[in-house]
Amino acid sequence: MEKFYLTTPIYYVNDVPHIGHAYTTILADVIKRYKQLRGCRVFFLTGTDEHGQKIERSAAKQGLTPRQLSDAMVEHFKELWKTLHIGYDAFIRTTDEVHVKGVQKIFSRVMEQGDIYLGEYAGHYCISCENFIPESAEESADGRRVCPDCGRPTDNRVKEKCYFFRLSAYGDRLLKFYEENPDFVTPRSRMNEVVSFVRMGLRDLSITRSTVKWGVPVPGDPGQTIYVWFDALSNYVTAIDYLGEGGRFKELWPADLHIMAKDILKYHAVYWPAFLMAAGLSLPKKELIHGWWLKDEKKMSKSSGNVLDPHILLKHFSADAIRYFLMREASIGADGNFSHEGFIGRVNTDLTNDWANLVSRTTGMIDKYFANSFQGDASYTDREKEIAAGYQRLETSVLELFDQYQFNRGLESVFEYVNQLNRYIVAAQPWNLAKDMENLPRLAGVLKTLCRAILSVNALLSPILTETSAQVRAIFRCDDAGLGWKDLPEDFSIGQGAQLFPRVDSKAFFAEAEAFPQGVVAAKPTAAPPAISPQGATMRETKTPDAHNPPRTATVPPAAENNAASEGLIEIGDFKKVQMVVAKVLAAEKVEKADKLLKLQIDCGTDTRTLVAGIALHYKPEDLIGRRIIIVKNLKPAKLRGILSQGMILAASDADNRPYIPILPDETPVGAILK
Ligand code: ME8
Repeated sequence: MEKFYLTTPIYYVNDVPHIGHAYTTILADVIKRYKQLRGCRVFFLTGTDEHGQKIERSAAKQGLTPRQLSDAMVEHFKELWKTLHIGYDAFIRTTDEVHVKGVQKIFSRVMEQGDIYLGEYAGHYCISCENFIPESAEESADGRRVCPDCGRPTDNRVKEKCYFFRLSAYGDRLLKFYEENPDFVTPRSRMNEVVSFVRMGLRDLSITRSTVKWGVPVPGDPGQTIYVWFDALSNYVTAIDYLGEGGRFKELWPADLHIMAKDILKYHAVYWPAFLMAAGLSLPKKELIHGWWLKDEKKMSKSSGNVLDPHILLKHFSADAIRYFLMREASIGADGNFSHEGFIGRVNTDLTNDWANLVSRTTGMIDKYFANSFQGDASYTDREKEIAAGYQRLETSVLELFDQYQFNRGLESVFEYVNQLNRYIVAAQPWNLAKDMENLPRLAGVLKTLCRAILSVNALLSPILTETSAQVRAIFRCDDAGLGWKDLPEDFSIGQGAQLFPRVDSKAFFAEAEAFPQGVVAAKPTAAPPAISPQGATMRETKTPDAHNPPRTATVPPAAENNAASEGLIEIGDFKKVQMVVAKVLAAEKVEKADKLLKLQIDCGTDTRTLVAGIALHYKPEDLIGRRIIIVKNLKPAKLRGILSQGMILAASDADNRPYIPILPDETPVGAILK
């Protein structure tokens, strides 16, 4: 059995994952399942990139240690991957000991080999990209250096002693490698970019930092930490036991496919091969570079604050619907613009109208006319032969497209065939055939052909529609998940049909999407942070967050009055304005010189933030750490004792204003919305 080792980038933990991360990871998972369908033994690696200045700063801003931030974010990544049915085989964290030691081993090898030397770096540094910017880089209008990767100007001038990697010595070897392996980077346009970049000449690369503490210490010089990209790229080998150079490493390396977006091409197609050459390791076989998901024509990114939270989609749609949309709409080379209208349109048309409807019409008729069981004769015409032959042609062309990772084009063809099947039903008019007993064999021929065709198409869709394809197999009682025309025997029975992709109410979906502006979720705590208030209090909104004057209660009148008059009643839309979510307390401490106040560091699903609550007289910090609480997420931020509080904890309160914080089950997902 051929092995296939594939990887995603390891994602930064400065924030929660968004649709862009979900896309790359779903693409990898679809490739894994597709390769398995073709008979490969697949190993799929993903993980998180936790070191460096970006994470250090992000954690400090939120009052957390980098470790605390990483631990919280890793949970979000793993939870999302589980929900989206991502079947990774290993999850590497750059803080894992096996990784840290593995990175040190590679570093020492390259050093022994003579390609690392001590020097001094003077220039600029883009923290967002963790990228060194040479003095020769472009200047912005105000005279600052512009990061060639993200285009942002930087103020961050660096002058420090550090170790350099002799990248300049690798230009010719890299060019020779690209020439011998012209498909190393796909699509070809990206390969051309890499070749031009290297042809322009390579400078030696600073690969350690003396001013960054949160990183892997340089062996023998612990005052220096290893540059975060040298550290991160090494994950592809450390995760498979490069340290022990054991069986798994020997079996899996080199990787068959690294997947990523174009933003990190240079690191993977230039630096990584050079590091590997220097360490005496073989090079990955292929790198697949996809475009960006845009929102409002701008790259969706945490720093732009225009990211889409997959959880909002997941509230209304199944994981399969999201997987399908992303694979159907994105073509590998191009950027894709995400719109809710486009999403709901594609899902309702292809999955609900065309696919689910085909299955439910077919099963409905088998139930109605044959009580779910075929026995006896069936008669076939050339039309049925053509349906089978058409499938064979479809499979050949779809496999060719999937082999080139052109899932959008493959799916387009699959759905053309699905529509042919829907037209076949209309042309065959089974409801008219059923009127005459003499036509029963013909009716059976049509419906059995539909069963065979549906099951055959279902296998082609199975890498994408993981859950639904299993459901379809269960409905038709078919154990065969493999490819090929499903030549079911003449006598067979089927189980109960199910509604595969129920139509989603677009009004409810859009209402929710709009209730979470900022592109559904603003993942950056700095991006217009939702508001705050202290308190130990009633389930209410408070206007003036003042710990010493606990807020007045109840904007909602008692139930009896409520019934009597419409005054005080609110519309559902009013209620929806209040964003209440489940958060987890990461850290808690008393606020100095304020007996009643606790400062909480919380994870609310989309970000971590600080919240000040007037509950210190009744709750100890240690009682709250790790607990799930309910917060109002979109109150205006307010300063309390100099601390910016970004949200309000909800609690019931008695006549003496004693707070009672509701207890939620531990398994309640962080970020879950109360509605
Ligand atoms: O770069 N559209 O991590 P990262 C499509 N830690 N894909 C997107 C995207 C978008 N708008 N935004 C992000 C890092 N991605 C490093 C990687 S690997 C050794 C170290 C996806 O969290 C895409 O795969 O910034 C992109 O390359 C990756 O997330 C960047 O993730």
